[in-house]
Formats: sequence, structure tokens, C-alpha cells
Amino acid sequence: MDKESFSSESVDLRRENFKKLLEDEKNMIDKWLEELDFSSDKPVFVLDEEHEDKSYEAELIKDVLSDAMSYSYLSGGKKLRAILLYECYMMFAKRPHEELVKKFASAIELIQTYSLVHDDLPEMDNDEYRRGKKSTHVEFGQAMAVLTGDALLTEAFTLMSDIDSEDVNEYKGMLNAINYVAKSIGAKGMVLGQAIDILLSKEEEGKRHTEVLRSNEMFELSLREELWEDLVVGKTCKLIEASLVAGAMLAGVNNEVIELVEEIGFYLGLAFQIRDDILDEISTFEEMGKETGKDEDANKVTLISMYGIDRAEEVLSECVDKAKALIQMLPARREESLLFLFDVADYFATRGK
Ligand code: GRG
Repeated sequence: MDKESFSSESVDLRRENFKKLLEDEKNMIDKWLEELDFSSDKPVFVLDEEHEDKSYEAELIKDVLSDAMSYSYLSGGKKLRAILLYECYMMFAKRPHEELVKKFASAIELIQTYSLVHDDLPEMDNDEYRRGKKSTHVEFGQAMAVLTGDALLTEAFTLMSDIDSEDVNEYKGMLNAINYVAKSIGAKGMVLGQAIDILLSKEEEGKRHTEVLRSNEMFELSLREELWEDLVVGKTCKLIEASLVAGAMLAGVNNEVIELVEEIGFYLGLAFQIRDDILDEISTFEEMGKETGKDEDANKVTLISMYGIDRAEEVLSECVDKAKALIQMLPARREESLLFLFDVADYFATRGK
């Protein structure tokens, strides 16, 4: 990578274009998501003439689930994880396969949406608004929101495994990527992070399950410090890491590069969550499209609650610097993607929503 590309002059120039590129890629992902159709395609089975006029209602009932799904994944959102997957794939792919990257990027957004739909449920974070609209459970009811999340997660795996290729190596990359995504979001990844978050912030839930929390002072600082990184790594870093690594695996890069990409995902993930916590503290409902100031009320374990906003800003900037240094080491085929990723790191530290 040419060092000149990272000089301050070219950085300024890139920043002008970065926002536009981010917007264009968000629109591209939105278009891909609009092409998905989870509506029921089976004809309604009508028993006899007496029941015939019910067929219209039956159609409507069968489509509630797909309506709730598209309500959730087409409701805005920045589509950052899909963009990361796309750019990481494009950065390394010898001959980009559009159908492949399109299905994986869409699947990553379905997974992101599932996590938010479940996170918003009353028993979890209890958020009435998401992306400036009523949350899925408010609009469709709690049972439908649980099922919507279940269906989004499952359909993500259908999409990722539903690709034809002539190339055995491409199949190998697909299998590796699917396995990596599954591990990242499962019992040792995103769901674990969410579980730690719930156990630490909901006192009764925590006490019900662990001796440690019963015998120690639950909100003791050392316990929170101990678990903060596990919480953030699981809840936030894992899906960001998985988006980048899946892109790289699909492009067939070697293990050394995968490890580098993984580390970049870790620092970007930490930066993303710390900025999210800062935004919760300093932003308004109008800016974020969801309720803010919730972390403090909900007794959330964040860097801000432990050490204050100044320390959180410092750690954020350290994470971004670390990510940028690692990004410069990537053996990219496509320089635009490398520069884009470099700018993403800065954006993660400064984003306004
Ligand atoms: C398995 C029942 C069950 C639930 C899982 C894992 C999980 C629920 C929730 C984790 C979701 C969560 C809140 C993660 C934190 C990361 C974060 C700040 C997500 C918001 O990401 P943005 O800002 O959202 O990129 P948009 O709306 O732009 O996609």
C-alpha cells in the first residue's frame, strides 16, 4: 500500500467522498433487501364453498409474519455490517461474484435485524422505538416479534447456503464463512454477550442465576470490569468481526490475512460500541430514532458508567488508531476498499447515529 494514499491531503479529499459512498452502498444494500420475498406462496386450501370467502383472510394471516419481517429489515438502519462484508470481499476478490456477495451481505443484515428485534422486547432492553419507527413488538405484538427474529435468523442461513458456483474453492469459502458467522452469533458469541448484559443490568435476573452475584455485591466495580470486555465482544464485536471475516473468506484469502481482519473487526467493534454508549449519553431521540439516556437508567455496564465519558473517549480513540494501523497492513487487491475501510474507522469514532 502506497503511504501517500494516507497523507492528510488525500484523507481530506476522501472524506468528502466517503459520506456519499456510504450512502450509495446503503442504498445498494436496501435494494438487495427489497428484492427478498418471504411471503407465503402456497395457495390457500379451501375446504368447501362455505369457507371460500375466508380465503382472503387466510392469505392475510399467512402474510403477517413476512410483513413483520420486512417491516423490520426495511425500516432504515445504516446497513454498516453488510457494507463491511461487501467492501472486505471486494478488497480481496480476484473475480467478484455478485450473487454471492449480495446474498451474504443481505443475510448479515437479516441477522443484525433479528438481534435488534429481540433486543427491543420488553424482557430485554424494552425499547418502543427503533430506527425512528415503532419497534416490531409494538407494531405486531410480542409473540410475532419473537417469531420475526427467529425467521430472520433462519432465513439468513438459507440465503447464505443458497448459491450456485462452478468453483470448488468458492464453495470452501462459503462453508468457512457460514461456519464463522454461526459461531460468532451463537452461544459463545453474540447471544452470550447479550446474556451477560442482561444478567449484569437486571439485578433480579442476575441473582436468580448465579451464586457469585448473590454472595458478592452485584454491582461491584471489579466484577463489572471483568465482564465488560466479554459483554462488548459478544454483543457487538462478534457480528462486526464476522461481517469482515466472512467477506475475506468468501474472497479466499489465507489464514494470516483472516487473523489480521479478525483483529481489525475486534477494534472496530469496540470503537462502535463505545461510540454507541457515548451517543446514548449525549444524543436525543430525534437524532437517534430511539430513546436515549437509557444506559444509566437501566444500570448498564459501560465504560462511561465505570470510568466516565472522558476515559471512554480516550479508549475509543485508542481503538480507532489500532484499527487504522492494522488496516494499513492488509494486502488489498483493490485500493479503494482499503481506503474506504480506513475511513470507516474514523466514522465509527465520530458517527452521529
Ligand atoms: C437470542 C433472544 C435472543 C436475543 C439476541 C444478541 C441480541 C439479542 C442482541 C444484541 C443486539 C445489540 C443491541 C447489540 C449492540 C450493538 C448495537 C449498538 C447495535 C446497533 O447497531 P446499529 O447502530 O443499528 O448499526 P442499525 O439500526 O443502523 O442497523
